[in-house]
Amino acid sequence: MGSPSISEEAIAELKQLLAGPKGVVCTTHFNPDGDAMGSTLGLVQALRKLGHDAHAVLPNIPPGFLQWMPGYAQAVAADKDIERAEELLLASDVLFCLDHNTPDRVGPLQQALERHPLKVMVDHHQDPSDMATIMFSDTASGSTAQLVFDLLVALGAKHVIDTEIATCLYTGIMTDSGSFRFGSTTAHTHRVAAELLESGVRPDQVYNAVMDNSSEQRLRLLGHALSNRLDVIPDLGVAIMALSAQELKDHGFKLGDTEGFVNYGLGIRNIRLSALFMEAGEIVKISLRSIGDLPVDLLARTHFLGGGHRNAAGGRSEESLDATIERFRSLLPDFLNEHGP
Ligand SMILES: [Mn+2]
Repeated sequence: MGSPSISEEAIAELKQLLAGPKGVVCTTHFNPDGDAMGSTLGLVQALRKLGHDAHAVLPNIPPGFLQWMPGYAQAVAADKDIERAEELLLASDVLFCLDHNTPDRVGPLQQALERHPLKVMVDHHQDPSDMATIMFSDTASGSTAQLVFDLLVALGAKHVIDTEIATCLYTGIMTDSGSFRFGSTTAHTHRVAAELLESGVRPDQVYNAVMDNSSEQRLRLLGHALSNRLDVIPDLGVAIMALSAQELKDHGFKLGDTEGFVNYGLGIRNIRLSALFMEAGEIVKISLRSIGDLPVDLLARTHFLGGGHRNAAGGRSEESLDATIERFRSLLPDFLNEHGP
């Protein structure tokens, strides 16, 4: 059960590269999500079982709802220990770049990553840069964790997938597929998930650990956002949610607390585009979700210094919260005319 997207040539190169024991670092994008963590921790543990000296180096500490993941305790986070993170990264023979495809996604690790001579990209985002020597880039794959599974199969290393590795990969697949409901979910996704269950994954425990892990304050922040800060534009089929720095502070905001908020807008009948704007330091962070063919990645890339996938993208703005939302609203009619049904 391979993936059609994995090139024979790249696999042959990787096989040769990993033929003897290597020092390996796996890294991922800033503010790692479930897929970033799952693909990174899963691959590190698999490479260790294959005899390599593998380490996970994260740009920063993930939100609390991902810290239970197998292998996280051994990961090094650059925001906590930049020297150790850079040292590990630069001392490695091979650097795997997971769930990102440009060097500017790794925050404080960017310089070290750019200096590393031998990078392997494993990713599913649009428009990969040429930063890596060996590329596994598949925009059709619902998650990087699913690609890591395919990669292990292609390497003839499926047998190393134990319960811990399977749990990491399953977490990535589950989170990036919105619990197996996004359009990127395929028969192959379910086949991979089935294999991971056979390796001992407990889906109830993973779901519970990731999804039912809100603080009381997070749930109240969601309540506030839905009651007071959700603007629905029925004529356009758009829902806009906005949160100021003060509102976040008032609700004891912690990193990751607004994860998933943007999806609620799509829960309203006939809404096909949902946006979340939130103040974060000097910038406004923007999350976009859509249904069907509406390419929110294009909107993010063209107007908000971002990118992502067709139905899930993000960006940022250096204007004020209100000015950003105003500009977003002014773009909507043309965007929806051009791309909407
Ligand atoms: Mn991903």
